[in-house]
Amino acid sequence: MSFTLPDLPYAHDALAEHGMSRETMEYHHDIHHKAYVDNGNKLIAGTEWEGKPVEEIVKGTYQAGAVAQNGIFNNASQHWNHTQFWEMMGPGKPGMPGELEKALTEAFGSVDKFKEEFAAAGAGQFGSGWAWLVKDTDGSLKVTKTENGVNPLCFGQTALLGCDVWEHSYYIDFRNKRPAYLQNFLENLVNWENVASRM
Ligand code: MN3
Repeated sequence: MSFTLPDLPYAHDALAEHGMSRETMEYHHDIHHKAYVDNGNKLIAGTEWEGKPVEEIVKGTYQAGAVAQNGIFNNASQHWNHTQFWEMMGPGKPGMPGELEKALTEAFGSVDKFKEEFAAAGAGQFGSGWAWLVKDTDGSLKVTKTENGVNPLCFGQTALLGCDVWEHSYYIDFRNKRPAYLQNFLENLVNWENVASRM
């Protein structure tokens, strides 16, 4: 088995009325995500990683402090990250299930405080990376941020929500305004039912 580009779980223009345009999706899914898939497949061909599940490749090739030189890790992790990212969003502004609202309130004080912390993590990530809501190894919910393609799998955590803060994710629709992109993501784009299903 090698990497395969998954179809978007909705039409390319399904999120356009909520701030993520068809043009962004065409570049982000059809070009950027596809490049991670294609480059990853080239790099794992003939190695011990060929045919392994992407999660196993991500965990097995992560080396703290050496991410920039690690082509297999970078492409495998970004393939996994984007596959989750498409599923974590949805059209129609799905409501937040009660169990998730309760868990976020217990962990962060309120849903609004969780959103503030998540948006601050994304805005505060210097350069490319991701903001995450994770379930940590002790079962607690935490907000984290990671550089480049690093993701919660690297630390044994479960990813409940992730937001891509690479410029290619927001520059067409929000130009340099990453905080506005994050705000819109949290208010209009997150599929909270998908987030709850990951708990
Ligand atoms: Mn991206």
